[in-house]
Amino acid sequence: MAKVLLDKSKRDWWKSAVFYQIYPKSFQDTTGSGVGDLRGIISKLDYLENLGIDGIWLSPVCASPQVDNGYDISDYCAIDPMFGTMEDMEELIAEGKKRGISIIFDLVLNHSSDQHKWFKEALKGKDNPYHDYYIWREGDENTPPNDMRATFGGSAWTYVPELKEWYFHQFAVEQPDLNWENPKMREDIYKMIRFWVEKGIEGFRLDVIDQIGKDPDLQITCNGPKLHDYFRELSAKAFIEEGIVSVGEAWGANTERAKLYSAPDGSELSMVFQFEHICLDQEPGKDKWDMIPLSLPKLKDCYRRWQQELHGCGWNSLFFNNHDLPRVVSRWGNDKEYRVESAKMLATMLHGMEGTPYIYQGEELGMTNICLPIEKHVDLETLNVYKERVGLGYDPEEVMKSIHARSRDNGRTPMQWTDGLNGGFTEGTPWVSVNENYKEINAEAALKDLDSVFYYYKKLIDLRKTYPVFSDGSFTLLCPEDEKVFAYTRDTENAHMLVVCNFTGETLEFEIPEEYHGSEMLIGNYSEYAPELRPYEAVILYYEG
Ligand code: TEU
Repeated sequence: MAKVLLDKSKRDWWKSAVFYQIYPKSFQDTTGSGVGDLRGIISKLDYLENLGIDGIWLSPVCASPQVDNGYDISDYCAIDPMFGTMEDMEELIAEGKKRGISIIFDLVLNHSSDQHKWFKEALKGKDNPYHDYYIWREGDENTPPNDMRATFGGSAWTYVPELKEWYFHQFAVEQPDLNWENPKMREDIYKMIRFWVEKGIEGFRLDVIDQIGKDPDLQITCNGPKLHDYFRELSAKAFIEEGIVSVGEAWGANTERAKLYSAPDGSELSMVFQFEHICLDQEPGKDKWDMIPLSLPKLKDCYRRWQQELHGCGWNSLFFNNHDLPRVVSRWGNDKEYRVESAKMLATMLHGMEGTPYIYQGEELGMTNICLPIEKHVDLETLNVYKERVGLGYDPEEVMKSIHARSRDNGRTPMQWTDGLNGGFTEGTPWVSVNENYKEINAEAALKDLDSVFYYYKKLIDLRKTYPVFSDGSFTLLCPEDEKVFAYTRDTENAHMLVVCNFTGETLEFEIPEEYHGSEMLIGNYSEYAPELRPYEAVILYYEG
């Protein structure tokens, strides 16, 4: 099956595209450093072309002290030597283009590293022109301007005694927030983006972009009053070419806001990553470490809302996984007895919908979560929550349970390429533990097995590019109250598709609607037809007329 190439001169080419996220540190090491690099990615472009993807969302590779694995940038226009050189980046862009693979750059615009020259200048004094690139409040050493908390723990304010001022940071102390109120700062950001467009970058993922319009005095982080103005300016001044794809990470998005962000006139962004579905199995109002079981009817209703409300007036992005999230097969599937079946089932459910799917590295192999003792964890958020909760008197065993289920390290273990040393990821000492199941779960084995999760994803990608109903069809949810089956239809005037997914390890009755009797099966995770739904079975039926 040869890859279907999209016509990227079309403005909305990304509507039938499938993207693939690479977390470079954990993808492929070519130097023995234990950390993945750009040459490692270049060496796997054929693998990605074979999978059929149209673009790579590349997590940050810019110069960074790596306090938050590259989401703390000290120079937006330089490649971190750990990953390689600018020439490697140029080669990656060029080699990607040859294979119809665009590079989507990760832009961290809410904050920089405290090692960025702007921040170093800002520290020199209140009169320094860069001082106002960040957010400062005067005050005495013992009284922060307010009680806002940082995502990674502690106060969102850090005091600088030399200046007698506090600076604002929504994440780590080493990640000072940029001041979007400052037009000069914004112009510098646009200049930097143009630098990358001129290098051949074809799209951008915008880190926590709905937090740039913050107002710390009013304790507003997401969805500040000027947010849409900033998006429109960013789009008009930096994303000038029509085909540039932009996807904003927006934890605070609801469907109403997402319709504005992804308005079809292209005045803001192409689409956003929203997280409503991701937050359903946590206690409302609490954080992700406070887990509750997933309610399938709630999940279905959430997808129904997003599918129906954005249809024709906005655009969804479709994802389960990224470098901040646990592996979906461990979260909502069954990563033991039915690992392969449930990985394929979940993929069917997601890829059958309207929107642009994003596959996170290793998802196409059905990679799973990892169970590590706390000493082997490396993620700062995980280490902080352990310290914080144990300090507050939580039972350490309970804390570890939620860490095993939710830690960001789950998604960051190295790609499993082979059954050899370190899963073929590195010949050195990997920066983070390799999941021991690499002996069974690895790309080499998947490529030899026509029934593998890999070939299933490949087929789903191919279907999206072959049948317009995948990108255009309207969405109808079937059996909304059913706690075990997720079923929906997609319809255009002359094409109809039914997606049925069994979310359990049980065999279930399911009545196929009459109009689908005798229709074509586009894909399914069991080889032969059966009248009932087998454990984690998924199927897509299709007819025209
Ligand atoms: O993440 C935003 C964010 O708030 C969460 O994903 C956070 O990392 C955490 O998992 C919430 O529990 C983005 C990046 O994707 C993440 O890797 C960065 O650490 C963060 O921004 C700061 O740049």
